[in-house]
Amino acid sequence: MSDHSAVKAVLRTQHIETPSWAFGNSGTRFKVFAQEGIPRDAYEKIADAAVVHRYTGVAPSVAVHIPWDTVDDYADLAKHAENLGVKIGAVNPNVFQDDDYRLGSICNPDPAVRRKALEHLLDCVDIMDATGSRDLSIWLADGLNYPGQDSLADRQARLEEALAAVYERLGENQRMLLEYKFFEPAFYATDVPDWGTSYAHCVELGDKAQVLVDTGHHAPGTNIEFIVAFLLRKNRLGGFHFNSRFYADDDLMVGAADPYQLFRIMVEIVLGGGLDAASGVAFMLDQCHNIEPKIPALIRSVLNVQEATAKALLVDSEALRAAQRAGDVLGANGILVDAFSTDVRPLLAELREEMGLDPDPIAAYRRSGYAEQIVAERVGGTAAGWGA
Ligand code: RM4
Ligand code: MN
Ligand code: MN
Repeated sequence: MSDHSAVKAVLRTQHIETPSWAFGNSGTRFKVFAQEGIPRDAYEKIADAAVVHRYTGVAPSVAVHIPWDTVDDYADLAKHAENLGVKIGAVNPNVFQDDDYRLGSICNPDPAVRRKALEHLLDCVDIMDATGSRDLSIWLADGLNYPGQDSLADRQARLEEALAAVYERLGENQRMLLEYKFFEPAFYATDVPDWGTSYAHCVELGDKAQVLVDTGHHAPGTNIEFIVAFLLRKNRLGGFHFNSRFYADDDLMVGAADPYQLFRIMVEIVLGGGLDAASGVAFMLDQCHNIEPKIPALIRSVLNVQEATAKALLVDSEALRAAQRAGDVLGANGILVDAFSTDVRPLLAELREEMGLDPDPIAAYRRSGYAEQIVAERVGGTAAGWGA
């Protein structure tokens, strides 16, 4: 696409969802460094998410994680979000932080634990009903640390059974996104370790089951854009959890480690029609800002996704296809590299001005005084976080 106004028109429609948990304190298993001004509850996390949207204009929803974001009245939480100009996005069940889940959740050898985990997944669908959320984002920590610890095959059967029960419970416009991760916390075998396993379960379940690609959940060197192209072609790409990794599931800011990889992913999205509303691809962030201030880090992350998308939209797809057909290896590659090398910052600044936003969202946030305001206001109570 070489017409800049067409590129800008598409960029206006791309929505990037922030994760509520990224606004809370987080860390590694070694240390959680507490920050000041951290939200104490889901209401305050949503207020921070609304600020990210206010300055970027393209982050109008926030995912919740249950029980981290438990409230008495979910319809009220949804109303609070709406009053601030955002919506509640995906609901993420948490079936990994209870003592009962030592040997897994819905794959656990104990039927009582499996039932408890399933109940939680079903409760999360109730929350979706109350908040109007479309997506149930399932990530399971289930797996084994030692060979022989449990039957790999039986665990697949248990997984299948529980997922089918959740699928049954979904409303007409609700979806289940099944996330995979190759290791951690389990070190020997994970029950949903890769996109193929997720894909096979989704195909068996039905159209409302879709694969969720968390960019940090792959072995080094994995060609993620291939996975994206494959799933998109099969209408099974439910969405992304964007973040960056250098080594394992680092949860760093998307685009920080390898902007060229992010661009290549977005190229497949653009070429495969993944930006069309009908494709249903959800662009979500799943990050932890352990040492940097959270709100500007999330603004930066949203901008990084937007920048990669803008570059992908600039790929001259007609010339690319012609070069591919002609077997012009260097020509085809040059078209991608040209688009990646384009400085899209002026175009994005222009877009923001057209949207009534400050062309420099991070500077505008800094000037706003919000960071100082929350430090002054959020005194007392318990800061949100997983307190490892
Ligand atoms: C997992 C996975 C999930 C996220 C948790 C906190 O590694 O990425 O999506 O909910 O972390
Ligand atoms: Mn994730
Ligand atoms: Mn992760």
